[in-house]
Amino acid sequence: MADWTDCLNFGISVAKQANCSVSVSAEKEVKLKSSPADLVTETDQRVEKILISAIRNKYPEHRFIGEESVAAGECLELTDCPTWIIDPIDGTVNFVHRFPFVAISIAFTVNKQTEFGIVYSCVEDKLYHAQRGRGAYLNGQPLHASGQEDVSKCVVVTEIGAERDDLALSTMTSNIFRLLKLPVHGVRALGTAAVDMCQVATGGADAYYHIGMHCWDIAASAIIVQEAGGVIMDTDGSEFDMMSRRVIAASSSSVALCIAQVIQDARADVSHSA
Ligand code: LIP
Repeated sequence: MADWTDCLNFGISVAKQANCSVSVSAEKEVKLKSSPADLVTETDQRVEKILISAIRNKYPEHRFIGEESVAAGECLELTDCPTWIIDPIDGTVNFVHRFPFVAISIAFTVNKQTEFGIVYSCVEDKLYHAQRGRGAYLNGQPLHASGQEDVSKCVVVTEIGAERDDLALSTMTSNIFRLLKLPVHGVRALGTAAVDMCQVATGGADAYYHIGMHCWDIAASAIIVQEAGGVIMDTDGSEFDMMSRRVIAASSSSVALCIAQVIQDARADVSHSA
């Protein structure tokens, strides 16, 4: 079995170097992407270029999926080749507003399987990482999900998302409504999928779900949750597919399945009935 530890260590070093370019307090020029709440700054684009050029220099045969490269027109395709999946700033709205949760997220896949994930929560200076079969760590200390099996005792993290059309908003709010009615202990949103999911890996939250994010938001944190003993699945209860734009991360299968039963993906309902 190939050992990708050298790539992991290189990924950690470039994430730390790129972190120096993420100045939350600096003035930013903000542009809109797919919606009035889907933002990009010059820093997102610059950090992605720094990361990709450093990694490509060392591993010229590897492929890349980067949020800003895809936004600029590159193909979004996960192949069997060694591939780095990069979100240069997860939590761009937070970054723009100086809300202190922004992360560099880097995952590495081979044969479409994630070998490692790195999430650097820049303002908090917290570096999460996990390698397949070798555990999950926060600043070098092992991470363990809570193991909670009773959904009514859970803190659940989710996101509002960037979509603002009526169907997306009513689906998102009714999913939160149904969860609160279960009841759960609380629902939280930090504004970055990567850091949200890492809370499940730390045991600080018991579950996370989201519909509509992309592979670069969650690929790294998904393996961090799994290696911390948590569970990852699709929001319909099926096997997780990082390209499906749906995810549940949870402390246990029972909590994940319970959330899968409660939440709805109205877009899937529309497309199934069409
Ligand atoms: C954002 C996420 C956020 C999610 C948005 C978006 P970006 O990523 O992490 O939590 O709700 O849909 O994907 O655009 O800041 O990298």
